[in-house]
Amino acid sequence: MAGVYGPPAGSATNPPGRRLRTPGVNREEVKRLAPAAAACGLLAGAAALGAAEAAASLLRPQAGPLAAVGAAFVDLTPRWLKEFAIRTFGEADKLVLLAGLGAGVAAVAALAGLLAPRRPRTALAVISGLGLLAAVAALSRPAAAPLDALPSLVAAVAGAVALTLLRRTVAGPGRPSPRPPGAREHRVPPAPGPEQPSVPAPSAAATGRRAFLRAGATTLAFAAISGGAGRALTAARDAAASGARLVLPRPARPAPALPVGADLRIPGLTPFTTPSANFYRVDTALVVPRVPHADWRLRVTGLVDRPVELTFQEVLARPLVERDITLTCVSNEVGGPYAGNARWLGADLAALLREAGVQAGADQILSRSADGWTCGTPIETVLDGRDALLAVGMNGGALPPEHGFPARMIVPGLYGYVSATKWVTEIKLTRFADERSYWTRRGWADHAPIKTASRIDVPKAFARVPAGRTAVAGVAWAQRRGVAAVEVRVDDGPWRPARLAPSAGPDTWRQWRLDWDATAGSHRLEVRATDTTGDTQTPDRVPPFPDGSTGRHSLVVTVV
Ligand SMILES: Nc1nc2c(c(=O)[nH]1)N[C@H]1C(S)=C(S)[C@@H](COP(=O)(O)O)O[C@H]1N2
Ligand SMILES: [Mo]
Repeated sequence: MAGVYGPPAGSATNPPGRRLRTPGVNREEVKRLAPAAAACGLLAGAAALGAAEAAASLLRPQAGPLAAVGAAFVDLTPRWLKEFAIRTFGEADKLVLLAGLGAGVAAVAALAGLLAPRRPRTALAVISGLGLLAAVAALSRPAAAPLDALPSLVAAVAGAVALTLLRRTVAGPGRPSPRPPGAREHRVPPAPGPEQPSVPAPSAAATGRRAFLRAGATTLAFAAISGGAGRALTAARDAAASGARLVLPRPARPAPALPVGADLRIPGLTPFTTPSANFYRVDTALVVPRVPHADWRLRVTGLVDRPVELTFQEVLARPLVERDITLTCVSNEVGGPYAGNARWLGADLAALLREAGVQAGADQILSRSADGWTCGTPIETVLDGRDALLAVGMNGGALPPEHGFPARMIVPGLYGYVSATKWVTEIKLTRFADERSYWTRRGWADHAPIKTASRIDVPKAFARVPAGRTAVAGVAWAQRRGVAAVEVRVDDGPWRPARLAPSAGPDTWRQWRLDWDATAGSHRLEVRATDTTGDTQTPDRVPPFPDGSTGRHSLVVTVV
């Protein structure tokens, strides 16, 4: 039978009668068929991913092969590469990783396609091997269930089946028996036999091409429909599981009213309260964990007198506390964007721990998320009277899925990786000496109070500023201690005090402003903050690892 580009022709490299690994396919032909063969591989890969997407949508989206391999990759990534990714791609790092994985799968699938004409078994092993690898990755996730292997196994089978069917339309099912010698030398169809219709038969080349196109289109449609249906189902489930329509109880202890002028409302200046949609997001989750609040449970375990298990309703039934708290990521570079201030609503975490009965010797709260991430928080930071929360609300609504719905921890004064577990499902009292957490296992500090920082938001770096009086403005934070002063200097001149917006408490950032008489030319602006203990930010630049960056933010502008 014919291949996509016509019937195979005999050649000097493959004289009739000489056996190749797969009879009926020779080298030159393999070369000629390469584009079609690679396309078969790509289509088979698409079919595999589509089928897997559908299967994962019925189980858990995190169990999909790309998500599982990506998540395993994130956990295995060495620190330098992770830091490079965050520096280079910022919050797009997850997208970049998924795109890279997709490209990798496409390359391997194309390779399988290319192998298929001559080494069909190897080709099948390659394409289903990808699926098996993903199944292992899915099973190795910290929160894995045995069924999580299923989407990847479905992918392996779908990929193999699709490749087998497609391959036949390219190389022709001329196996297992070789054609009679000479048969493939026919460049024109053989004369119609008695059983052939009397109308002129289409050329074998055209028939083959049509068979290939039909099989290709069918595979593509299968991939698109299964993938699309999977996506749609996942989206529908996500919407149903989100708290978008939840109405939370009013706080028993509302946040104090914001002082008038806490927000200086200068164009370009970060607003005092960061809208949830603009709040920075940092986590290891490639696929946002979706935890329906009706199914959610929080267990308080470990070194406690009375283990506790709470439902979402039981959390809502507790007296809720509302507080404005600025959250900061340890990975934030000097002048960086990973800080945000929100109005959080939640249960008093210290009261919850006291109810469970903290046993002597416990010094760490090891919290765990639905996706198996862990976080170690010093117990004394939660029990010392600060507003540590088991938060269920953010800025007047339920937590957005990206920020930890249905519940997360918020502990003022500590970087997020040691305090702010999203999608939290377990709080275990333990000892730092006995158990480590996700990031401390990777060398980051056990104890990580937030360092004093300040940032210039206005003007932007390299901006062209009109000469004359202009506002220099930004934010500064020193959670727990509070910001006492911010100073700015121009071109290493004298430090000049900025005007601070009124304080909303020690746990929130403060906006500041300085009016500057800008003169033509290039100028460097530099900022430093002093906390209420009298400590001023050091000029010594250190990178985020292992317990947060230091140094002063500065930028250059051109005054025209
Ligand atoms: N489950 C889970 N919670 C997590 C993380 C994570 O990777 N997984 N990252 C932490 C880090 S490093 C920070 S800075 C904060 C960020 O919270 P946000 O994304 O709501 O801003 O979440 C913390 N909570
Ligand atoms: Mo972080």
